[in-house]
Amino acid sequence: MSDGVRVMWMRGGTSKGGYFLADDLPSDRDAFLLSAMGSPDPRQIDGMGGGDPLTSKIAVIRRSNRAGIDVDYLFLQVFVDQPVVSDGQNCGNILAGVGPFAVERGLADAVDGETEVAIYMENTGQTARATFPTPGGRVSYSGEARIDGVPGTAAPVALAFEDTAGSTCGALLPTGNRVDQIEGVACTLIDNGMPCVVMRADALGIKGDEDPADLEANADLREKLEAIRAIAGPMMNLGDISEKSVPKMTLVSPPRSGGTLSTRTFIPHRCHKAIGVLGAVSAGSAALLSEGPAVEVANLPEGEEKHLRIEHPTGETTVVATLREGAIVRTGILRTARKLMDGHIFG
Ligand code: NQM
Repeated sequence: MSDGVRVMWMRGGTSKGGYFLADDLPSDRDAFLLSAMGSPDPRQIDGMGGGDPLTSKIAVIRRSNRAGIDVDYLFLQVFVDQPVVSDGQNCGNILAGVGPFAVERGLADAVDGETEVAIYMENTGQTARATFPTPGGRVSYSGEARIDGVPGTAAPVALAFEDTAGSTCGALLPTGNRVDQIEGVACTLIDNGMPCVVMRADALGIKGDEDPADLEANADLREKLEAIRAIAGPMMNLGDISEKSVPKMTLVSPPRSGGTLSTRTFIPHRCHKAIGVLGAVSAGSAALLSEGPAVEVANLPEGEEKHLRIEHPTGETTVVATLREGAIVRTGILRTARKLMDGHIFG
């Protein structure tokens, strides 16, 4: 691999990682990615990863053969401290960079003004549409959109999802229940794009607005969450989850800043500094059920198009959920992305 492999490094939403064309990756893909990212090592000092699951991410993109779809996107989580590369979850933050990358690499045509790229998400077999500014037919990364968890402003990338229910678990509520009791804690086991176990923060003995570092330092909490996760995984049709990054563990509490509800999410062992895109969609969806831990703490807006303001450690993420006869038919979220470097990486 002395010549290196072509890659673009991008920030997608509140995550960061390497974006590859599928055909550029070597046949020993996982060994190459572990080496390139510097895993396993808590600091990933010998690679490009940033010592955090949110900066140890990979997008693999190819031109799509599917009708009406521009590109296929496979997300890979390179574990920081285990020799594991997993396709067992999707990532809606890294997704924000996929449309711009597709245009930059000539996989999708840009028009003057704004371009929509249809993206098939291979991890979950579902489609997202990304719309972003392309003045003069070129991607523009600068603009006035602001997302919490990222300093400054950038060009908006609007993401729309229509079929995310049951993405990995087969059904929005894989157990058929709105509430399941696990280890004495009332849980909503839900998957609207990301498998999540939603619990009241106070049921786990915390307030729900603590700093992520303090929550990560709480060994009793982490132990209890992992015990619940081990039981929830098979109930959610995920099998043995000991080497999986799903389900995510979402602790909800009443909003503190005028939003819909407040969250702290373990993904699943580190506490997210913000919240995942599809994690936010799933947490918001739990609040739209007729009962459950999220419903109990949420302050829901009126109307069929609901702006669900999901508070998290560094601000809030707004999920726009469109309902028809009580069911969610569409969700949308605003992200930004930035091209950081384009070059070759050595595994
Ligand atoms: O939920 C973190 C992130 C994610 C995933 C995680 C994501 C999503 O913030 O769609 O974006 O939960 O592992 O990038």
